[in-house]
Amino acid sequence: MTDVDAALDAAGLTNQAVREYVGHWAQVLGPERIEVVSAADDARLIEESLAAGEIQPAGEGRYYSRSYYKDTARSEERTIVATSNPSDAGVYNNWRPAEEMKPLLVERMRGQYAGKTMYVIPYLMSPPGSPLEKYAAGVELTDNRTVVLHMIRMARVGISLINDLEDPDTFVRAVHVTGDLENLGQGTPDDQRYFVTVADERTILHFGSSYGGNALLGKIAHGLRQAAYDGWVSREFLSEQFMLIGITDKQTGKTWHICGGFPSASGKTNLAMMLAPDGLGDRYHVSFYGDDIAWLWVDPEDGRLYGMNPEFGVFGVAKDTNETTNPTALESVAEGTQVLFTNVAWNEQTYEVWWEGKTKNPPADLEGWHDWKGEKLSDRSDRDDSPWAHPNSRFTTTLANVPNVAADFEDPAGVPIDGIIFGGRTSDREPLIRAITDLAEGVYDGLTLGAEATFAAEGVDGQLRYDPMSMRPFMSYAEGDYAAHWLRIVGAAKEQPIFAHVNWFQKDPEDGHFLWPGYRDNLRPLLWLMQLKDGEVTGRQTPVGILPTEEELVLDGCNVAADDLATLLDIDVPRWRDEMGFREDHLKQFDRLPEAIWEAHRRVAEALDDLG
Ligand code: GTP
Ligand code: SPV
Ligand code: MN
Repeated sequence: MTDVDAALDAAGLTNQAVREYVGHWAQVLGPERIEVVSAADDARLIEESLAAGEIQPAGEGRYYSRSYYKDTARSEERTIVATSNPSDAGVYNNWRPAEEMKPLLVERMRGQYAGKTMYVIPYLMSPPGSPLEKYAAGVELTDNRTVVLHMIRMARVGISLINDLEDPDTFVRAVHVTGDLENLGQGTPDDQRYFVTVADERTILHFGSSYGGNALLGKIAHGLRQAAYDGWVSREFLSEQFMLIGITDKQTGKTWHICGGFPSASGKTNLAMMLAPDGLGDRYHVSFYGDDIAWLWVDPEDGRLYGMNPEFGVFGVAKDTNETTNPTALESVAEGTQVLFTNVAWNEQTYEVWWEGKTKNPPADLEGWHDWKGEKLSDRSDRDDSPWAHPNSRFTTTLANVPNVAADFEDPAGVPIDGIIFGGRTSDREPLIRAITDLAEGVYDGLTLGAEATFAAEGVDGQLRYDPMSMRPFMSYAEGDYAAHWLRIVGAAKEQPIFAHVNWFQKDPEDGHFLWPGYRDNLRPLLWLMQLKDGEVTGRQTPVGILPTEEELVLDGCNVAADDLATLLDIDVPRWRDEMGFREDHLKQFDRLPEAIWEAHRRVAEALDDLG
């Protein structure tokens, strides 16, 4: 066992509460060494990881890693929220009593750092100086150097952030243990993994993975689950799986800010990095604030709703990222960006990377290429047409590398919110956009978001399910209370944001093509939404919201067939009537659902019935 005090003294870590926490867990985990890291250590850690073969070079200032082949996505089944209060149990948060889970995790973790380094990562999930800074500090302990490299990109990491806390004891205790990945029974009845947030103790205990949200604890576990719980208990803020963008009209100088949630791997990063489509680029500019998490609160001074991205980087889906769909993403992972790729295909001779959809066809010359499992492509049998890159393969790069990042992206004041959108992968029923001006109807719409699940979680790809506000896997307290908290926070804003439901994924039932071109063209319905909010267009009222007319939608240079457009801008009333019954069953599951949400449901249902 190492001398904890000596290691912390040498690093200059003076926060006494943090020292006690590290000391306590050093006893449990039994590391051989302790190293406290800051972002300034990145270059050295990269060199060490390269030397150890944990990462590989992928061109100048670019790196590549592979995770264990059974450890490539979040596990929803093994993710648990534990507290001491049974009424925190919701339908989706896999609630368990804290007194049951904590000892279980401690036993599982005991001695697991033997022979290893314990990395101590002090981090902040907000720009310094944010009004929510007291909810943002954390210290992750990990035995995995690649996790450290990811955390340095995804969060602000440094010893001074934790030494200088206003309240030295207010930080999230986040313990990560990789575990013996080859013997954890992933996905079997004997699964050993546990990803637990003890929300009322602000403690995160994750055992059995080195991938993404399972292991980078600042991001999903703290930034979403813990923060959502903190925001509710304090009555101060919301934390949502939301992207956050600015749209500037260069002619008038006006900027709108829109945030919104789509389930995992359903287009948040792509929307946030969007360039205006060719026909509109002279007039409009989209700026990037965040692509995965937003914290929302009302400023007591001006009474407006504000939004802020607590993260420092992007953990983006690689699949289908190319010059047409997302040139901005490619620029953000260019040479010199210090990007880390995970589970894409990699060439050991040229150091190139490739994923499905990067180019139309994979590289023709197989020389040097390995798939995401590390197998040589030249050794593959002709019958094997499995993807070269894992569908949930990702790139990790800092916000500052994103070419359209907003000039004020680090402003701790956040930005005022004009619109809140919900969406997801829905092959039918959901039109391109429907705007909602009433708060309760907007919250109701979020709660009834139905979409196809994606490969970002193990074993649920393609399953149609309700995903309230796209928070289903990240929900930390009961859904009825969550709805009430939404009504409370947004309801307190003097100027109400406009809500909308969007869908870029409607398909032709015959040949399966996407009716809407998507990507850059998604700016068009959002512009319409802002014009609607400003009273410049009126749209067409339907029972499920206001839809744009064809004339109102700016479509110059947009490649969409006339009959597809007609489908995109209409609602299928019988389908919607069926949907209302499913929604009723869905909402009935939630205890303490506010009456305002039921009223909104009944209003929509009656309006559909009234159509005759
Ligand atoms: P998480 O990081 O998992 O939360 O995902 P995300 O919501 O940020 O999703 P992302 O933007 O990375 O997109 C996921 C996948 O959807 C990628 O393969 C994209 O290419 C694809 N996609 C994104 N936007 C569109 C769109 O407008 N149309 C179509 N057809 N596909 C899209
Ligand atoms: C998601 O799955 O929604 C992500 C990636 O953003 S992860 O960090 O793995 O949760
Ligand atoms: Mn996400």
